[in-house]
Amino acid sequence: MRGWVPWVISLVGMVFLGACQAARGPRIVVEDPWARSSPMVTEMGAIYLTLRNTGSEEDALIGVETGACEKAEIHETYQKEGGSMGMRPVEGGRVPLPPGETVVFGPGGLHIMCMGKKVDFQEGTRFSLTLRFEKYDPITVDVEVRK
Ligand SMILES: [Cu+2]
Repeated sequence: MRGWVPWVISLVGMVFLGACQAARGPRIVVEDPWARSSPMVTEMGAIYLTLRNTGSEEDALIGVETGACEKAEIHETYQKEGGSMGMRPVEGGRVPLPPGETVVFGPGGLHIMCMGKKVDFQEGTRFSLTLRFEKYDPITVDVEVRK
């Protein structure tokens, strides 16, 4: 029976540690990462996803990396003077993720811009994307190209 004791202690420890982590700090969940299909001749591609901060502290998305592109940037869509739409890197290179909130990256809004595509953004193609945050550990997701 003695073998159980350290096991129980470590289990209690893990639960306690888990509770502490849940109680403070951000907790980021990435949902539905996808990229829009585009012809290979187009140098740029757009990647979309949803970020949820289910923790209790603010965090921010501060970087994106993928081997599928020479460079990836966090972009926002904005209305230019005269009414046409443009896009630009987000201010300060960061997207705030307040606790309890959901931030949607989608067509016509925030997006991850893939510059210099290295893979064909053809329906069904998959590639990995790593998201970096101010506080939370980096998260790598599988992005699927869709129509
Ligand atoms: Cu863009």
